[in-house]
Amino acid sequence: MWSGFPLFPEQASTHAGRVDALYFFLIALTAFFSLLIGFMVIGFAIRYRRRSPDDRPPAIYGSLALELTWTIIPLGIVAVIFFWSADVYLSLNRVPKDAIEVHVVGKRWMWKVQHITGQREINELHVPVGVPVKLTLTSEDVIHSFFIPAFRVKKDALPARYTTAWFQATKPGRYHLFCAEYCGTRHSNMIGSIVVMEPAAFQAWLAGGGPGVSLASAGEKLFQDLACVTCHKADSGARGPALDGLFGRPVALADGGTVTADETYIRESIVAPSAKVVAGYQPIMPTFQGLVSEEQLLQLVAYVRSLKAKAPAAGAPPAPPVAAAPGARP
Ligand code: HEC
Ligand SMILES: [Cu+2]
Repeated sequence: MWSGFPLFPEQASTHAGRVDALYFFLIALTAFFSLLIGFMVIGFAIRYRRRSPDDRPPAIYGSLALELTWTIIPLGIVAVIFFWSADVYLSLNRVPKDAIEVHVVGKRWMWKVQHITGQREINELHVPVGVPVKLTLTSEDVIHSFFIPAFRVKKDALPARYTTAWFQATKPGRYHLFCAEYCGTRHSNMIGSIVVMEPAAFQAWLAGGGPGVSLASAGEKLFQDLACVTCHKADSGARGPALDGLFGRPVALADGGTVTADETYIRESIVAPSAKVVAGYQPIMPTFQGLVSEEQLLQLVAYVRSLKAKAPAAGAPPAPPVAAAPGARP
């Protein structure tokens, strides 16, 4: 209904309609009560004005009916706002399982994008229409924010941490991309575009970049080049834990705690290995802070994610790390 109205960006994702409906509801509610209160202030001021100096109103000793009304009606209204916005919030944050993955690194003052298949772009992101796309965001320096108004998607990109967002574009076209977190002198130039293509055109675009090296194979090469492999070979003599099947499983730590091996944990294990030391191992892993860029870290993380468990009994509970070595049979 508002699509032609220049104040509102185009609706081009599955989120857009839901976010807007909530937004318009809040605007309408606020306008209704502002007008109601405004007219009552004026109306009562006129109706109950003092007409003579000895005009005294009768004393009031409270009204249960009135108090119940002004408690129950607002409670109902805020409950509607709460459940409605919680529902929208969850749908914005629950990434569908079949989403294709895109990795984004913010850097003063540009957006660097890597597709899982290895294609890279700067200040542009090509995606297919009608397919959920998951973004994994991080920053090489300060806080940035990845904002696509037409999709109603905005997510901060934080240094040393991964955040995620997702969207499903509904129409082909080119849409604005902004940085929505003031990040320095050229913040306002930190702009780009999202190019939404028909799936076939998107496949052609992907292929057009030549036979790209996938993110995970780029990570595998780094794993060799940086000599990670010398400590992380999956045999009993290895000085570091085998990384097969690590992603997504709980890891017992030397300090007695447990952590789930997600992207952030794997990244931290590489740049700050002593922050969380795996139980049963010495903290001998050197830090790779400063030796690998955020993009390379994403490649290493993608590689570690791609290492599936080799253990014979799939789904078996994680064995204690020291005893895990016999699992390395071919
Ligand atoms: C000098 C040997 C050594 C090198 C080189 C090394 N690591 Fe490690 N790594 C270890 C040890 C020992 C641990 C376990 C103790 C700890 O958590 O610090 C470990 C832990 C890890 C973990 C956490 C494993 C788990 O089970 O939770 C990851 C991920 C990891 N290393 C990745 C890498 C990557 C990627 C590289 C190369 C960039 C690398 N390592 C290079 C020795 C090494
Ligand atoms: Cu920025």
